[in-house]
Amino acid sequence: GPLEETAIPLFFGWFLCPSFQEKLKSMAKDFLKTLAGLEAFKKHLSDFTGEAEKEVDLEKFFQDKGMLHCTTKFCDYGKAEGSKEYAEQQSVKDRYGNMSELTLSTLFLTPRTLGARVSLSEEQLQLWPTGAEKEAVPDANLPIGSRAHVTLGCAEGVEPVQTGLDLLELVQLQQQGQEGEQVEDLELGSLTYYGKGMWVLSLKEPTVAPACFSSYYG
Ligand code: 2AM
Repeated sequence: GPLEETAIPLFFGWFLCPSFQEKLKSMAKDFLKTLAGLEAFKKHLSDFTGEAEKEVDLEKFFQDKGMLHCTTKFCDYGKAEGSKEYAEQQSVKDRYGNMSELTLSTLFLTPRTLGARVSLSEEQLQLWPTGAEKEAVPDANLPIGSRAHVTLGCAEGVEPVQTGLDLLELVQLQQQGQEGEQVEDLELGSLTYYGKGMWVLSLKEPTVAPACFSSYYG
């Protein structure tokens, strides 16, 4: 009967510790504040507003999407392809509830999303679902785990799934050898503009985020 079946969650992922969530949120806030004050950013403001002279409050532009986490497998309660297999995978069962340290390497934003890129360790990659990158960008050969991120905010009407897609667009540009326009060295790291409102801050010192591997039912 249904009660003997394992319930498959909305998604699996690493959930950042509450105290670290606050730290990362304030780091992102500081970054947006700095960015908004830069002439280089103001020059490209129309990427965000659609109009040249309009002002934008970046902190309001990106809406909070709740508990900060790095999704591994989006299961949609079992409706997503491969979710049952993932939930039953030995590594998933073994590591469920375990703490892990996520390495955040960059902060990025586009006119749709604000996120932090996560560089997964070999061990963490064992929990990364096969095909996560191929599913998003079928024609490219993107490194396994390159979609890993924490969504920090989305523009109005944008779903968080977009953050990983925006990240993969950036990864593709970098893979194609596009270096972007090195804009400025900030206290947190170096800032690069990739066009079309895509900004990347490479953190001088990668930030280590304590997180728990678990799942969300909603
Ligand atoms: P996110 O990982 O970029 O934040 C619930 O919607 C969570 O699952 C969100 O964290 C969301 O995006 C992620 N998500 C939603 N749809 C997804 C999909 N099709 N593929 C991967 N992740 C998805």
